[in-house]
This record gives sequence, C-alpha cells and structure tokens, in this order.
Amino acid sequence: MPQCSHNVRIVYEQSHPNLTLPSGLIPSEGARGSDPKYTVPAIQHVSTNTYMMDSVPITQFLEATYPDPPVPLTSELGYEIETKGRAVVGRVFRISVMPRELNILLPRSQEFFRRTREASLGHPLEDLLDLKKEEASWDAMADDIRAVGELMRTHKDEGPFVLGARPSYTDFFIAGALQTARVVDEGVFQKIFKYVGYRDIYEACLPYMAKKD
Ligand SMILES: N[C@@H](CCC(=O)N[C@@H](CS)C(=O)NCC(=O)O)C(=O)O
Repeated sequence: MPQCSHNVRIVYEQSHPNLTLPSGLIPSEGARGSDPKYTVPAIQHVSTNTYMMDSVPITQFLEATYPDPPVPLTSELGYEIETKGRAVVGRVFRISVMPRELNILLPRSQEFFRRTREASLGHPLEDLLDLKKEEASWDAMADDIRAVGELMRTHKDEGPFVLGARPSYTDFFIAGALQTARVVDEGVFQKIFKYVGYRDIYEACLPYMAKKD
C-alpha cells in the first residue's frame, strides 16, 4: 500500500446529476428503470489513467499491481467479521453517522444526500438526532458490538490484526469504517473506539492512514 500512495487517487464526490464526473469512470447499471449508479469508493490509477469503482475490483487491482507486501483479500474469519460488522455496527452507524454526514458535505452534495437518504429512510435525517433514542440504540446493540470485537481478537497472541501479525482486507475495512465515522463526528467515533478489537485494529492501521491529502 505505501508504495502505491502517490499513484492512486481516491475520487471523492458522490454521484450527482450536476457534477462533472471523471470521463473514465464507468457507472454500474442501476436497477431496472433507474439511473446508472456512481458509488464510492472510486479510484484513479494515475500512471495508467484507469478509473475504477467498487471495493472488490479495486482491491484486486491494487493487489495485482502492488503485490509487495501481500495483503490477503479474503479469509473465513474476515468474512464472518465483515458480515456481522455490517449488520451490527452498520446499524448504529446508520443512526449516528448518517444524520451528521450532512455537516461535512459541500452544499451541492448536501441536497443530493438529503434527498436520497430521506427517500430510503422515509423521514427527515434530523429525526435520527434524538439523543436519548440514539443512546438507547447503542445500549441495545452493545453486546453484539462487543461480540464482533472479540472475533477481531481471535489471533491476538500473534498480533493486533484480524489474521495476526499482518493486515488483511478486513482490517482496512474496519479501520476505514471507523475513520469514516471519525471524519464525520469525533463523538460517534469514540463510541465505537472504546470497544476492544475495533480500537486495536484502528490503532494498528494508523501507519497506513498517515497520508491525508
Ligand atoms: N459494493 C460497493 C458498494 C459501494 C456503495 O454502495 N457506496 C455507497 C456509499 S457507502 C454509495 O456511493 N452510494 C451512492 C450514492 O450515495 O448515491 C463497494 O463495496 O464498493
């Protein structure tokens, strides 16, 4: 990863009808009848001017292009953590991260974000910011969050990462999710960072997150 950091650009903006998107980025087909979809993450590989969307092809491309050091992309334990993490942490992040995300978006993106998210929620984003209800949701999920954190510690005797001494896709999946929360709201980040497993992996991944431009 560090070796490729000057040659890979992360494309940030989310899909929006009025935005100029990089001409090389091919949208995935939307559901029948809907618009083609642009999603994040998306990258530009500068030296070959290749644009790419979707985590799986992106990671396969990066791994094939920069094989040293090798990063395992799949593992049984990793898959279990990703699936359970999506269900458990994904749920509290939808409550706590999503409504605060508006604060970090450019005005032109705010309109798109509000429209699409409120259509899927069926109510205003601000309805999620009932702090008592939010706290109760985190409390109700605490045991499940902790259990996934324990899974992350399966190989703790060999090292801080999911598979032990070296990072795999799953570690970057976890650290990336936590970093997203941190960029949106430090308080929400702290709510998840206090759990063992999550905290260990986030801290172990910090050297890979040093470049922030
Ligand atoms: N399978 C894709 C999922 C990407 C995805 O759904 N990204 C969401 C944000 S997490 C997105 O960009 N949605 C488009 C939108 O907001 O219109 C991946 O793993 O990269």
